[in-house]
Amino acid sequence: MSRFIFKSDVAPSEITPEEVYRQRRLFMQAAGTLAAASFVPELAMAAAAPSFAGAPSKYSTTEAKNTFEQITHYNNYYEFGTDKSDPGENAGTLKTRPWSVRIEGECAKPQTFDIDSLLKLAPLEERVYRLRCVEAWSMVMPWEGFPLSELLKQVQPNGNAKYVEFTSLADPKQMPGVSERVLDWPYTEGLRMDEAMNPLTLLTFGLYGKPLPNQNGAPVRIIVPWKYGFKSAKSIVKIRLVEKQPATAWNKSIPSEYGFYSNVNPEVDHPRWSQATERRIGEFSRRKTLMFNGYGEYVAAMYRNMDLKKFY
Ligand SMILES: Nc1nc2c(c(=O)[nH]1)N[C@H]1C(S)=C(S)[C@@H](COP(=O)(O)O)O[C@H]1N2
Ligand SMILES: [Mo]
Repeated sequence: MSRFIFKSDVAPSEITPEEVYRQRRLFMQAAGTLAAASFVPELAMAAAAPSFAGAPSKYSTTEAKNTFEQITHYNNYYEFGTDKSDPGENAGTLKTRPWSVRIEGECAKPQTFDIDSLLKLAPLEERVYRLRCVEAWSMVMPWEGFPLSELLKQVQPNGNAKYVEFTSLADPKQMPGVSERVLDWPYTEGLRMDEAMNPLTLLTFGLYGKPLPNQNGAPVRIIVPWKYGFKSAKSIVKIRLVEKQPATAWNKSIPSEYGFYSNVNPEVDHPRWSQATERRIGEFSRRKTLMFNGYGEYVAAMYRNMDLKKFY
């Protein structure tokens, strides 16, 4: 069964990037008649952006989603610049094919996956997740992916595999920000093995039923929805199973502010600001931040005996 089904239950105004809109308008002008205008845009859209939509998942929130426009124009992706608008403007230079992901380290079957075969490893699900940035804003986004555990099982982790390290692409030719010393490139992140195997941890290929936009981490990223956004590394090229807790880009850069765990926690303030509340992008008043970003029922047990003030 093909996973590349066409999806029509999302309003085109929500999912259609500007470029496709422009094409549609040109088509309609060219077609000229009212009758043509009513069906040609669908064809134009289908050709430009085949759908990727996965089956809805029980882990999805029913909260209102942020728009495609918001999700693709307010980003953190320092490889393309540090302003929120930079990735949307600069990430067009990222080449996402060919692309491969190397999985190695403490496992029986290290492998290199071509992105298109990786995508077919397990059925895609749609996960509408809250993402809470450490900068105290949040969004609700509909991702397409499958649990990272599906991939890790393939390589057969051995008894020494205690942590997982993720490495993002760092190519100065494609990524203008990598020439700036804002972080120690490449961007790396990490999870404890049980966190990586948690069903919420999503290996993510799509957004709003289409391939990930470059600025959101194309062609593959992780999403870890109970942790601050920086744990969700973009444009991954390597995954390593390791015995020791791996160094991570933000922890190396400012260890007193960014810990390894970085679970969303309204009771542990960032040294420079409170984490008790957040602003949902598109809203004016602030809302209370939830422990584990509201995912406690799935993740709290992993931290039962840990002091989360110490292991921030
Ligand atoms: N490689 C890489 N991954 C990254 C970042 C980055 O700068 N580089 N920023 C992180 C931060 S701070 C956040 S909040 C999320 C933002 O994801 P989004 O732009 O898709 O909302 O990506 C995370 N992943
Ligand atoms: Mo973030």
